[in-house]
Amino acid sequence: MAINVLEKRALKGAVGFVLLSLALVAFATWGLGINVANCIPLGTKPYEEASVVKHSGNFYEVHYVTRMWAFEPSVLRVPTGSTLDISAISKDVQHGLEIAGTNLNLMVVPGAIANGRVTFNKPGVYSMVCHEYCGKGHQGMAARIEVVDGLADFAVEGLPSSPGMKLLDAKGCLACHSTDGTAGVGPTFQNAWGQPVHLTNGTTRTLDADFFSAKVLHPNDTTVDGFAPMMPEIQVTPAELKQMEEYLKELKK
Ligand code: HEC
Ligand SMILES: [Cu+2]
Repeated sequence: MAINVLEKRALKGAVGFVLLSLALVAFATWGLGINVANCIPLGTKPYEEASVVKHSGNFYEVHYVTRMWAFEPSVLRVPTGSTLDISAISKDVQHGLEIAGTNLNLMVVPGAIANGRVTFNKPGVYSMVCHEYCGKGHQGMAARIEVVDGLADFAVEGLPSSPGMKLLDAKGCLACHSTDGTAGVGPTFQNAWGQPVHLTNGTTRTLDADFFSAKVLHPNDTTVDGFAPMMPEIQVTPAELKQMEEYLKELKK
């Protein structure tokens, strides 16, 4: 029995439609480069701090922390061809994490880990922006990923600070002492370690472990020339002093 011309047409149309749908799915999967990272097993403890871990080849695991109004890390530099498995958590409210020029667009909800994967095949500067209104500093909430040809190793800026820096912050030292060279109530800590310190009594000391602990434990015994004697006595343990020292040494450039 011959198939009616109209039936033939309908069949062709149906088959064509199915093929078109399959092609679209294939295009969405490979063509657009949408790549869904693996799920995080239930019970995984969310991380507390941002970090970047390099796995084999050009594969990186990047843990972003979002908070009002910053991304940590703020700058990540990787070689061209790198694949980044990106996770993000929020320390406060809901944020967004979008990397311009890629398909990565995450909603970062407090208490959960958002995930995505991107491969950067073209060198350039990719800006990361928050696309969820998150308060008055929202406009300025941005970071970037720099993809560079022939880069030997990755580099990162704006990661959470060392234990020493946290201590200086927690003890209030950074209210009077800067770490970037800017003038404050007290001398800056940048490039200070190992340098001579001129005192008002006419003597000169070197900022070493001895003078550091003496100054912190008995701030009023000596006064740095050119500054007001207004450093308060702050309780710190010998172990804490040691951690602070380690950090001050890092600030030497
Ligand atoms: C209220 C402000 C204030 C705070 C808080 C403060 N300092 Fe100071 N600090 C000063 C001032 C002012 C001087 C310089 C005058 C002097 O010697 O007293 C100074 C001097 C110093 C020096 C002398 C050497 C130098 O050139 O850097 C050290 C070391 C120091 N502070 C470490 C600390 C540490 C560590 C803390 C936290 C535990 C701290 N300060 C907290 C104000 C402060
Ligand atoms: Cu935000």
